Amino acid sequence: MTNPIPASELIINPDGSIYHLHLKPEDIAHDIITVGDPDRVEAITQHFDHVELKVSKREFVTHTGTYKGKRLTVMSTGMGTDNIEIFMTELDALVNVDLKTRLPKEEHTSLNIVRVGTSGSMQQDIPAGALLASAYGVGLDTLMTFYTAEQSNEEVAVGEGLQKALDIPFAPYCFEGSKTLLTKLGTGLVIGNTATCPGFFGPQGRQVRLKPAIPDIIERLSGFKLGDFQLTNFEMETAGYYALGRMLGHETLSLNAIVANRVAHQFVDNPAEVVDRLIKHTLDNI
Ligand code: R1P
Ligand code: URA
Repeated sequence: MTNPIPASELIINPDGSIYHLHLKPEDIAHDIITVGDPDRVEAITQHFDHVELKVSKREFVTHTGTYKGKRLTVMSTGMGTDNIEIFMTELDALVNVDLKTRLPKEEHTSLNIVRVGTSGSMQQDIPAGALLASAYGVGLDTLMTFYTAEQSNEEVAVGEGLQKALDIPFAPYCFEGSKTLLTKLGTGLVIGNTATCPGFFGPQGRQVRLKPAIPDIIERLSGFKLGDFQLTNFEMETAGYYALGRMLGHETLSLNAIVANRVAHQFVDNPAEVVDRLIKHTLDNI
C-alpha cells in the first residue's frame, strides 16, 4: 500500500489549492494553453465566449473558460524550465493525486498541454514572422540531471552528438513532443526541432556586455545534423515540457512565434502581430 505524500513534499494551501499554482482540481480544463508572459493570458482569453475563473499567483496567471463552446484553461509560466518543472508537477498533481488523501489516483488522467511562445530562428530559411511547431525539444539546461526518463536511441544519439558539437561536459537531453498534438496543431506551420536554453543571452549566443563562452553556438547548433535531425530555433521551455510530459504521461506540444532570425540578424517590426496569428491558429485547431 502506498503511503500518503507528506505535507512537506506536496504542499496544499489552507483553501485546498496547490502551493504555487494556487488552483484546485475543478479549476482546470483538459486542454491547456501555456504562455511565458502573464499578459499573454488575457490576449488569448479576450477571444473566449466566457471566462469562469481567474487566479493569479507569482508568474502563474490562470484563466479558465470556453472558446466556441470548448472548455480551455490558459496559464502563464514565466520563463525557463525551472518554472516548467514546478508547473508540470503541480498541474499533474491536480489531476493524478487525490489532494485530500494525498494518494496517487488509481486512474491516470492525461492532459493536452500546448505552449504558445516566442522564439528565435537559427536557420536562414526560417524567417522572422514564421510560425513553427516543435517535433523535438533539446534541453541545454540541467533539469534532466535530476530525473530519469526513457529515451529512444535517436534521442540519446542527438544529445551525445550535441555534447561533442558544443564541447560541453554534459549531454543535452532530447525528447519528442506529442505526435497526436503535432498532427492536430502543426498543419500549416513549419515543423522544426527546438533548442531550449537556460538563458536568453549567453546561452543563445547573444553578446551585450558579456562575451559568451561558446561565441559560435548558433553555428554549432544550426550546423548539427544527425540523419534528418536538425535544430531550427531557440527558446527557454520546450524541452522541459517534453521531458516532464513523457515522465508524467501528458501530451505536450510547443508552438513558436518566430520573432527573430539570429542568422539574418532580423527582429520582426510587430511581435504582437506574430503572436496573435499563433494564438488564432491555436484556438481554432486545439
Ligand atoms: C524570452 O524572451 C522568453 O520568450 C520565450 C522564451 O522561451 C522565454 O520564455 O517564450 P515566451 O514568449 O512564451 O515567454
Ligand atoms: N525567445 C527566446 O528565448 N529567444 C529568442 O531569440 C526570441 C524569443
